[in-house]
Amino acid sequence: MEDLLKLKGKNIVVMGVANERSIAWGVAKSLFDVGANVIFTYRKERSLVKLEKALEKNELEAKMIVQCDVNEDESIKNAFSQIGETLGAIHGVVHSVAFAHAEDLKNDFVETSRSGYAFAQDTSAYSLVATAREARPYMTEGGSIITMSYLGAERVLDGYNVMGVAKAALEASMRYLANDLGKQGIRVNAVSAGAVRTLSAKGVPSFNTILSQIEEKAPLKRNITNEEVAKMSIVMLSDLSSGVTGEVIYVDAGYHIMG
Ligand code: 1JT
Repeated sequence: MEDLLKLKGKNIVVMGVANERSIAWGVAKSLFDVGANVIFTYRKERSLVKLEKALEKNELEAKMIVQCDVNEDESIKNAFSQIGETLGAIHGVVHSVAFAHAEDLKNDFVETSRSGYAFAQDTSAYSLVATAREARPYMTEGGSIITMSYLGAERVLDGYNVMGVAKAALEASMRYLANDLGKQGIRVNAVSAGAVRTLSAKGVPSFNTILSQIEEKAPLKRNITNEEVAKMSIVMLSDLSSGVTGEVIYVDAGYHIMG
């Protein structure tokens, strides 16, 4: 299986670990399992501390850990040049970053402020574009970029609001990037994860209701796990998906097919 994946010894950058519940952490653990070199970026000092604790607890060693604020072009540029110059080549990137102001997920969407809208777009959608641009010069052997999306990108889900619009932009950006980077042998895809209890989900008062609705309605009659998102992410990062780019792959127990 490891031979089929071709991820052993490959340099994969993982962005967006806030703690052990993060989708990005699940993906990172699976990357370690298949023998990849894992490079982490973090924004806040608090996330770095949590990341280092998680690595120690799981007896894992990061290839590199680099500070990166996705709201700043210079920060992204510096992070990727540091990684690229140190390791030579980058083979994959996991973009698992999103943020919006709490009030924009509480009030009606129509109340979204100009600045709240711009902030969600900047952090959650444009960050993929800037990341792809800075990673590209070092992805000299081709590779795979994945990002995390959610069903709210294409359906109206009460409360998802400004994040839904940002995820729509993220998915469209992913397709345009797939077209640009394809000639360099770089694939770009999105994994649309079903609802997972992470730090991001914490501020969502209706999250329990969302989870029980999925149990009722999804073809598999259950919610999905972080490990299931991680497994599909490995597929999308690996040679197993060599013919797939510009695609949104659902890991949601089939929920999105239902009317
Ligand atoms: C963010 C947050 C991005 C929560 C997110 C997210 N992507 C998925 N979730 C969980 C979620 C949230 C809502 C929801 C369904 C799932 C919070 C911080 C900003 C980034 O409603 C249907 C609101």
